[in-house]
Amino acid sequence: MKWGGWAVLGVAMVSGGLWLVASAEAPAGQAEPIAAAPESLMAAAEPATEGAEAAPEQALEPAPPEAPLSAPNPAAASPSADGSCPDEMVLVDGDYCTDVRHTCREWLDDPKLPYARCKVYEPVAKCVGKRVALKYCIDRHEYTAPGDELPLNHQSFMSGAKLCKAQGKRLCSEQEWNFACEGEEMRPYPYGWERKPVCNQDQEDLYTMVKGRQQLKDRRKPAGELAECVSPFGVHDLAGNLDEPTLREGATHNYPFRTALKGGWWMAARNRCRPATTAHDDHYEGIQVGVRCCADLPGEDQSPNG
Ligand SMILES: [Ca+2]
Repeated sequence: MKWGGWAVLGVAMVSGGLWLVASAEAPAGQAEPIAAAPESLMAAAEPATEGAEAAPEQALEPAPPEAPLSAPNPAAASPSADGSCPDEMVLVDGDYCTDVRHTCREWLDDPKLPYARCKVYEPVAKCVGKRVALKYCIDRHEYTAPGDELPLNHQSFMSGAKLCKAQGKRLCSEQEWNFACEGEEMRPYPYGWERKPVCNQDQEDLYTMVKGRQQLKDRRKPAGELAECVSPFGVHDLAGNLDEPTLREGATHNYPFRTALKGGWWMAARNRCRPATTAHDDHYEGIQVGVRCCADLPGEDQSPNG
């Protein structure tokens, strides 16, 4: 079944809600093919949207209650008047490429699968889009509430935006998240060109049975525990650990939803900088969804989300 360039790959039940999993057909020249995946993984995995558009149709889930805020201090978190980022954030400054092509040299999985993992990429990325100057602050780590050991989960685009705003920040745009992950050299993985077990990813013991129903185990790791899971800009855990809601800008095809979940989580998925999950609505929350915020520098207002 197809809508335009879309092929529907499956239907899954997630958190009691029905949603369609769709995947774009790989455009000509795209290095990474996509196809069907086991439904047990598709229920929680990343619908393949790399270099493509969002799901054209999806069923809505009821909006869950938003997570409580944890005594934020906007004055302490906002970028300084002198143009520097707060201590818990890093500065990202450079030229971002809007569209990138990578070539996989060696696959870990059957490359026909939609979430096939590439072991080794050719160490050269091709910018086939435009270069755009970006300068902003981004949280060094996924958000951890004061006093907690593990980063906050069960978040959504809506609750994440509220949490960031209460800190004087905002959700990152998708392109800001991409750039913080890949750097100007456009790495496929934040840590380089070869997939390595340096991030909280590729875990196989995913489920437990609760009252006869299969539920995801909580496999989060504390912020900073995996010191090598770091991007060229010094941002940690962009790949894996928790999926992170961002704003997909200019995406009329995604109307009325704006969310793009980035980086994947502890499950074996692509866990790279460019792929995004766009099949959920803005209220979707899950055990695997966390929050990371961005902030403008004075005079550098680049993102329309608030
Ligand atoms: Ca993450």
